[in-house]
Amino acid sequence: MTGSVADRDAVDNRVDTDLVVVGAGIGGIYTLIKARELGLDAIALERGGGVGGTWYWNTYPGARCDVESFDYSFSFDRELQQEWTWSYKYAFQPEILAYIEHVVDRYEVRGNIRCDTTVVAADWDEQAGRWTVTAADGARYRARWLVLATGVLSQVKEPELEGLADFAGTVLVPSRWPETTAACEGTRVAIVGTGSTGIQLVPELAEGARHLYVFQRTPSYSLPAYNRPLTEADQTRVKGDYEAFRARARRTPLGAWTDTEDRSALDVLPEERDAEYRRLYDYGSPMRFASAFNDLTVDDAANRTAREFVEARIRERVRDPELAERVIPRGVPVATRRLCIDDGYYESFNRPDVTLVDLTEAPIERVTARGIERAGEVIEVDTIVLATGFDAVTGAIRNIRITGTAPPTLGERWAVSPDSWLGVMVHGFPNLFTVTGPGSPSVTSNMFLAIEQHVEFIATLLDHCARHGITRVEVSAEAQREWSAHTQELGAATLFASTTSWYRGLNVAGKPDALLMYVGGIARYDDILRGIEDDDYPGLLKTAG
Ligand code: NA7
Repeated sequence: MTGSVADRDAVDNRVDTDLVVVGAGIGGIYTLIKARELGLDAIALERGGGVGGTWYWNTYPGARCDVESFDYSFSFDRELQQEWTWSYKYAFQPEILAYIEHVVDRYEVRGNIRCDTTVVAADWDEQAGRWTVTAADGARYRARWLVLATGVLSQVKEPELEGLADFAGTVLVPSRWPETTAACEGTRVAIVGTGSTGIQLVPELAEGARHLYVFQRTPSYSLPAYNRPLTEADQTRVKGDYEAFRARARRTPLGAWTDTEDRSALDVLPEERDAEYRRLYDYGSPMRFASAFNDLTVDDAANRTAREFVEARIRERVRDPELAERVIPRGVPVATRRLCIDDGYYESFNRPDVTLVDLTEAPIERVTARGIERAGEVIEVDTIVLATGFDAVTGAIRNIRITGTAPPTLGERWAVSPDSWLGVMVHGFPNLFTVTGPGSPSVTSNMFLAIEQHVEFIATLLDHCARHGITRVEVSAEAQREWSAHTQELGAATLFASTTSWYRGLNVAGKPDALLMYVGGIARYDDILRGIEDDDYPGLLKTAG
């Protein structure tokens, strides 16, 4: 890559380049690194004031990853993984952001990133065979290839709380957290939402708040993280043969290192099964626990054995038996919604200054100037924290007006059905790639590896195009139809399909009910990608220029 974005901008308000990538999170940064390897000139456009994506935005107290650090990191460079030292089993947000900054500097891609740039539109010009990408400031970027690395949990969901604008206190959103948390110290705080974010925040808020009210609509299952500093012995164990560690992770369904056997929960004696659950629970890892047996997300009877184990642990952690029953999910298989990990979440309810507000008894009616009203009564608070989630997977892309070979826009199509080929390409949108789009493993796996898989697949395809003089690639309608049908059929045979969750788009009003992930697992998905590459991309319509 030559010249910085600023150099090229000096000419006029239009930049011509080979590849534009939207987003400078993990996917955008890796795309820039791969583009350089391919000799492509590339620019990343980033809405945030800095790089890092999720880890730039989510600075709320206690924000950390629920995939272990040794897994949640780049695997493409042996030297990088040897030279970086993770300090915690589950890294906190500042350390992950520092790692991403390190990668940006190490591979010298900072000059190719334009921050504070919100992409609002992308239009395909069939004659020129190029995309025109328009930013909110009016700047335009023309490129043959367009990669959308916009993140799967980057579009904050509308909280859908009537009267929020009337609230006289402070409203905080975890992914837009202010630099200081002083706003919560010594005040009465309400947190709405008990997903992964709420579960991380509750113990942190409970420490500082005068009183904390936890508004729970749907409880989540959570395991203790047993987060701890990594020791010299941990470093040696993994780094001693990091390649084998990574290779093993790639052959698992979740894309993270596990040491479980490929067997059914129903094929072992109850004592043996419980001993296995105990071993994995005591280790502290949702991925390892969910991998205890191979049928936990496909067979309800198998799943019941796991959830009964977790429920017994929750009852041990919450002192008040009646309260314990309220924070235990009802009729929901474990691990088909996000299986969370926590650092003292359930124990927070043992504190006199923490109150659970069970919304299944009476929902929130409205927010008033003084607090939150439900059951005809206002719970007065000074701060409301909205841990109410995201418009996942398709939300950030639907926010950009993307026009391909013909209307409708990509957003309009996905408003009906989030169809895609492999989660990487969409029919009618030539030369456009999505990183961890709908129909790929994404959040049902180690996101870091899922991103690497996609960027590497896209880079290999771009290399194939360069070697064969191909200037235009588009997935056929048939290949896309087959993949979407396969993804939904696979999902329908699992417990994901019968669980109400954002995995199915059900947390956002009007979003179609469709499983947004390929749940066949990372290893199987990897085999599919390799097969497609080896067969020279059947399903793709290629045009030489
Ligand atoms: P989640 O997992 O979508 O959790 C959002 C929570 O907010 C969930 O408990 C929702 O209950 C609740 N919610 C949403 N809207 C409302 C309203 N209007 N009233 C009451 N409660 C509401 O988002 P997170 O940010 O916690 O986690 C997202 C992912 O980030 C996580 O899985 C990790 O991968 C990282 P509901 O379930 O809709 O009844």
